[in-house]
Amino acid sequence: MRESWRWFGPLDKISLPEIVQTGASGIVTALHEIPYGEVWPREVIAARSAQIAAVGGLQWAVVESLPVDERIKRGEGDLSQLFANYRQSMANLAACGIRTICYNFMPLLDWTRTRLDAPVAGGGTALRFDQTEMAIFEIFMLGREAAANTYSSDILAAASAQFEAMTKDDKDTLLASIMAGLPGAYDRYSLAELRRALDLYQGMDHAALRANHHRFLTEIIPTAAELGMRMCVHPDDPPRDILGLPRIVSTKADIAWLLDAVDESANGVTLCSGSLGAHPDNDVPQIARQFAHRINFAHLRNVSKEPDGSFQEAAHLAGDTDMVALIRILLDEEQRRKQAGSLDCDIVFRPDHGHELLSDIGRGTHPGYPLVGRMRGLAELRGVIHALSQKPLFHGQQG
Ligand code: DNO
Repeated sequence: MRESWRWFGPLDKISLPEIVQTGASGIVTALHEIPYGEVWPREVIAARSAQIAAVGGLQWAVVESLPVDERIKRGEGDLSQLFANYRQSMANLAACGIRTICYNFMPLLDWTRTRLDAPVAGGGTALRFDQTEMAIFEIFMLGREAAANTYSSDILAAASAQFEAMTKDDKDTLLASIMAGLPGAYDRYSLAELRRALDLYQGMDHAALRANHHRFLTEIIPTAAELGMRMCVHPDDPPRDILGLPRIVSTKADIAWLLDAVDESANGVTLCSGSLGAHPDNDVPQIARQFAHRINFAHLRNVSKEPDGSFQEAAHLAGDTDMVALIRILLDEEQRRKQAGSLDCDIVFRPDHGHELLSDIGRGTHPGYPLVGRMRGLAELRGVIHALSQKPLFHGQQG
């Protein structure tokens, strides 16, 4: 498996020379400065790629994300120019030797948490999604009345009591935490702007969003196949509808639908163990086994789920997903590809998120993307990969 590291570009507080010291060699990044829907020019891609390659043998391995414009997700109006732009960006990336693209089809919001600094036993902080805080946000702050039907009476009672005790600062922090997941884009919504943005999705249900995703695949995958590129959809995070917006990449059945919709190897998936792992019905190693041949990229992290639907990001080898079992499946898939004669059988992965630990605290890195916490995660994952990749010492003599 190939170790990679997410870097948010020149504005990232973590520098490329620091990344070299983590031991990762692949860089996962995007041209975050280019507005959604516009073409990524070849010269700009080439310049960023050269900037990366100039440091300690790093290489731009994966694009995360080539964002899908909201108008495509909403299926709004004449989309031909947007699809053409997307394909042009793909061609420009391929011309620079970058062939793996991670994207998502989550309406409006990307990953969503209610708290960015939940304390971790022993010190440090983690990202957390708390059902009560989410209820406070959507019912009492955003004023989405229909949301009340989606929570238990216990959560509603706790939310109402907690909301009464919140100061203005507490409310601002909750809004900022929920907005923090908008990927790489530096604009954030106020409550009023969020209400307006949600209005644009009025009436959109799962079937309509699926139809729009299908159309996107039909427009994009043939180009990907021609260019020898791999598209990898990122699962929903959290894997459930949010703020009344439908989500369609949350479960095993969703992934099966998506991969069958355009049954080409270029139409693949990002196996994000943390996103999928937050759904109580998802058995992540089992999902990985079922779709192994279409996993083009992996995000490895873990979550601990709670009975009320809340969850908190755990250390990479702790939490609810059996990371060793999952890595074994990915290693087996690499072997299968090798035996099938593939020249490019490494699965690129990155340690996804990490706790803020030690000197991470106060450094102001992207939420979920600190240096020490992710480096700890990477080191733990590397240890598992290394151990599982060894030939058994006493082969055939066990038992
Ligand atoms: C969160 C990330 C996501 C991911 C996008 C891919 O930390 O995994 O923001 O980059 O959903 O499009």
